[in-house]
Amino acid sequence: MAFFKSILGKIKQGLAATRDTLVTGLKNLILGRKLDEQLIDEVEVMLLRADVGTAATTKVIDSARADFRAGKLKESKDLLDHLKAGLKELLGGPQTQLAEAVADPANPGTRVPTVYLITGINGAGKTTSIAKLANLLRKQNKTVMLAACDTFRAGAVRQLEIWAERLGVELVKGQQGGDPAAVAFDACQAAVARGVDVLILDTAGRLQTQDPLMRQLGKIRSVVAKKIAGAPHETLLVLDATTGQNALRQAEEFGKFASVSGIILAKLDGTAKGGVVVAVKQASSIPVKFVGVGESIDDLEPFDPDSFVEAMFEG
Ligand SMILES: Nc1nc2c(ncn2[C@@H]2O[C@H](COP(=O)(O)OP(=O)(O)OP(=O)(O)O)[C@@H](O)[C@H]2O)c(=O)[nH]1
Ligand SMILES: [Mg+2]
Repeated sequence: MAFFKSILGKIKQGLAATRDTLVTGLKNLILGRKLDEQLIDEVEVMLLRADVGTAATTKVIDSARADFRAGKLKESKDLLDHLKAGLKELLGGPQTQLAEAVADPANPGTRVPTVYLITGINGAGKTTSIAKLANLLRKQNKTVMLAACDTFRAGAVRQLEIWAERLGVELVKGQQGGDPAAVAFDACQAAVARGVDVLILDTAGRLQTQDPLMRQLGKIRSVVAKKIAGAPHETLLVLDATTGQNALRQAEEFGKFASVSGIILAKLDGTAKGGVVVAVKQASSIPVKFVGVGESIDDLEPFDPDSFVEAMFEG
């Protein structure tokens, strides 16, 4: 229970900016007002402002209107309850499990490393999220190895190296400007040789519209798949929550071309538009698995939709 509370606390803290727009705003809006069509219209605008997105907003607001007209919603508090329930329904249940490698049936005794490939646009929060994820896995007593497949940006390798040193995990790196797929190859080999539980591959930031870079991602995937059966076991797309509707487009495009299996929504703490979680869920079938709620190593939370909606609405 205490654990759950602390998670709720963190998400609440991370959502402070969103809540200021949405809830304090909503509370102020509703305070002393009777429930009527005009109020529902104003609430609709607030949800759109928090980047919940048109599709999701229309769904919850249309049903609120219908219920109001049918006499099922009588006071403004009923409207709040209705919104919470509607948003929870849209978000569905938590999907925070990360896939793991299964042992080779021919060699049941040998360990197969689980491989996570991390992708996303420049500056989304990939490398920081990798450090946070590695930290989380370490806490579950897993051995972790990191691979610096961002050979493109100057300083990228060093950034990951600093995290690896701080976390006490191994790092595989190559030459600046070298082939990222070659680093991925070496890393897979090292992960198998050392018998690590999880290998996480950092990659350079890329736009979903940059064909050569998207192909490069494909090359990394196929090298990894050849080396370790079933790998990458997860391809996690890091989205920057502060980019609002752009994050949606990235989810759609990366989803199409990079076989994304889950989303890490970073920088939720830095935006008044936390509602984008709902929009992402509506626009793509890719589950949001984690949310980033700050810059420090412990600021990554498994995404629990119910806690999230409660945190959005709790003062
Ligand atoms: N407030 C906040 N800042 C974050 C979060 N995640 C990452 N950042 C910050 O965002 C900036 C970029 O993070 P990186 O992890 O370097 O992003 P990246 O996607 O690896 O960037 P490139 O490798 O240049 O493409 C850094 O200043 C991070 O501290 C988060 O959840 N909250
Ligand atoms: Mg990076």
